[in-house]
Amino acid sequence: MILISGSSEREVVDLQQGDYEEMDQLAIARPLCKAAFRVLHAADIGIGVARAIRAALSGRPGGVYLDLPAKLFSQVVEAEAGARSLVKVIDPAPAQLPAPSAVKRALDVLKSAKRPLIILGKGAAYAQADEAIRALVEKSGIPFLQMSMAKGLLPDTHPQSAGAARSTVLKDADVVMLIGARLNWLLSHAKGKSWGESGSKKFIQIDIEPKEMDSNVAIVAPLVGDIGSCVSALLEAMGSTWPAPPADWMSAVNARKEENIAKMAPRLMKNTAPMDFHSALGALRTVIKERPDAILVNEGANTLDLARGVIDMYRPRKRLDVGTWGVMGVGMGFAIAAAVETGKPVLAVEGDSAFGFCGMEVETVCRYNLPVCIVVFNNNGIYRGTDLNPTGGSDPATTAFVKDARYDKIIEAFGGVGVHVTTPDELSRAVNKAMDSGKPTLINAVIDPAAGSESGRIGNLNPQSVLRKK
Ligand SMILES: Cc1ncc(C[n+]2csc(CCOP(=O)(O)OP(=O)(O)O)c2C)c(N)n1
Ligand SMILES: [Mg+2]
Repeated sequence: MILISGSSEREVVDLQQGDYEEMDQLAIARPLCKAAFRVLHAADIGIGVARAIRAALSGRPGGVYLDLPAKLFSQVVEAEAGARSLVKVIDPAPAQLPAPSAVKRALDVLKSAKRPLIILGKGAAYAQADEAIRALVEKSGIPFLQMSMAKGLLPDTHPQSAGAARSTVLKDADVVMLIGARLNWLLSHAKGKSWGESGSKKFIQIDIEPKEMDSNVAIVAPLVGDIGSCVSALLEAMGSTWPAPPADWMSAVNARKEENIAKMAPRLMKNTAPMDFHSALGALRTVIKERPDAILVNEGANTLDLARGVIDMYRPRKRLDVGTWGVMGVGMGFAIAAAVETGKPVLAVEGDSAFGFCGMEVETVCRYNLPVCIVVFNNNGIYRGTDLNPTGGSDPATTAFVKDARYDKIIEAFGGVGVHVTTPDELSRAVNKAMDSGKPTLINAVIDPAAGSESGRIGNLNPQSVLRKK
């Protein structure tokens, strides 16, 4: 993404003389973006834009800020000179081929594995090398996990998908090949109980950013290059006789998968009021199964973590969520952008707190008549709606919201369709109707306020009292 912004006059800002909206925007943007540039002369606009495009797209993609001070807008250049100053950016995201020795090293490690695992990250989805990635995964026969925004790169229902046996494969694998996935907090930094015994794994990592290697644990086989080139090189070097993973590993993974899927099934099918997260998500999972081209936007805590596990994705780059930053408030912006960019229907599954960070954008959704269906998982609060003020004072708990709020009324103020539902059947009917009609819709889905847990599924990151631990 390139953010282009006007800014106050340099002279006034730099002397801090108090301009209208005075702010040193370039300085603020610089530590937060991949690159930040300022254009002072009209003749440099072409170069400035070219630099922004290259910075945003080449290597690991990232956000770029382009600062245009007010004075620039009044400058003039001869039309012909202006046209000549523009730059056609040739090959902004050039292929970066991996070294053949690195390819061989990675395959040697992979071949030695008794319990191999592949983890696909959103870098793999961004790379748009879908066919090559699928071919690599299938040729290897190795079970795979897809990180949240990689979901759908291969269908979550693929026979090699180990999504339903996530804890088992993370704990028991001996060789893990990361494709465009980082070993950051989303993967517990490859440390701790969820990764089994310390030192029990070897990592192969494919990434376009050389500095990513060894970021958290040692990488025995780094493979640096763009994902498409790396995956193609691996495929070619694997030849036509790549051995299948050991049968005992595959049957252990499949057994755990089947067990977990069977355990989960009745929870997803319960059709009672009040809904809990699972029964409501069970309904939405069917909606996406029947509409695999729809875009799914997702934010919240329980609403996010549980939807990630329950709602299968079937196509690449159809799931947009809070990602690595875990920041609430991205939902409506994502939904609007996705609807405008793709013209496809969007289903935005929002925790009630998450929705509060960006909810006013329903006005934009209605103004542009966008095919966005927002489902607010209304559990009366952040994580749960049943918390009490721990001080015993008369104020409500900081995590509890107004009880039984009617979010559906908000969209009605702007001419959209509001629906209030209390059962999975009602939810499913309302979503299908919204997706068929393409009308801006907000569904207030009543969720049992006691159903969620604190911080959703990342309660392990909450600070623990040293006293309580004892
Ligand atoms: C900008 C921002 N502020 C605060 C947080 C902390 N936070 C994480 S999840 C969450 C909201 C969770 O509540 P809700 O969306 O209602 O989800 P629920 O668990 O109730 O389904 C908050 C405030 C954040 N991630 N980002
Ligand atoms: Mg909530």
